[in-house]
Amino acid sequence: MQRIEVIDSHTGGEPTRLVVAGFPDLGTGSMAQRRALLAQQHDAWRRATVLEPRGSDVVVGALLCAPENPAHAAGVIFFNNEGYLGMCGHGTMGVVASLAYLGRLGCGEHTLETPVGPVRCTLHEDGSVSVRNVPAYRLHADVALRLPSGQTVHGDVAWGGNWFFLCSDHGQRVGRAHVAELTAYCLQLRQALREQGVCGADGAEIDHIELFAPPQGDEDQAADSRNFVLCPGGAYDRSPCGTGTSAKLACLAARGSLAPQQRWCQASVIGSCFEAWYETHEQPGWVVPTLRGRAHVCAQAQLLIDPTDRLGWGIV
Ligand code: PYC
Repeated sequence: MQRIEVIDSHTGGEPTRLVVAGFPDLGTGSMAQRRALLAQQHDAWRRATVLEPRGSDVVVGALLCAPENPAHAAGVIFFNNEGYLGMCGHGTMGVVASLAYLGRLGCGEHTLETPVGPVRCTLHEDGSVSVRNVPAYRLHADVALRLPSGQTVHGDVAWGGNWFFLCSDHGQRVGRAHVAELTAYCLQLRQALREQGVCGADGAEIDHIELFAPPQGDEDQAADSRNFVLCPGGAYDRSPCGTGTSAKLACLAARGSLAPQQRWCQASVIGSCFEAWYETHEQPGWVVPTLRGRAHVCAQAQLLIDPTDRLGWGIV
């Protein structure tokens, strides 16, 4: 029997499964090098952890690693049903809440190493976590995209730790009763980006789609906006998406619509919220976003992989 020790949490409804033991040793390189090694040589461990029958399309995995720099709290590699993520905002909040639950860190500031760079996190007295993300920027503004229906929509392409297409003139109803239609619509948008050659920097695929709508009544409380985010593996983000909210801040800053340190409250399609703001960055047009939200630990478990189980390494 193979055993994997995990702590499950959710951040505004979006799950994170932190792997604390049981994965193969990935050595002492950077998180980007260790992620490459995991993907190339040990991908079965990702599949066993997040795919059915133990996981589901919505679960984001986070492998806890010893940091390269001993002054940092930990290293982390994020993955999902499709593959590997650069950074994950809700996941970082989940990792901090899980490490606090294990007694491995306390209130105050901590640095986590990720494949796209170090992120500074603060665990606050009220249990919320703020994450000072990697720098974000808008690459293209108002890109026109034709859909098979004949509709033309416009959106910005921005980096927030992952690549996003951010669109507001979609005409969709952004509510939890419409997640099936929203998912189908975003899949069409993503396909149109591919077919029309719209990419991130260096030809990177834009694998996250973000639709925006005005906040909705009582449910969104003090929010400035509501979003729907399609993740690479086809699941939607139950949280407002930390990297997506970072990309949004970069676009707002580029338009002159949000000043440094000004608060932006982003609600998700299910009404959970992140508070966000940014600082300027030495690179003109780039911003350093911070996101604040709350994660709750909801399970501590040992995953078992029975060698006689035909589906033990995940349903692919
Ligand atoms: O919070 O950055 C995020 C995220 C990425 C994918 C799912 N959540």
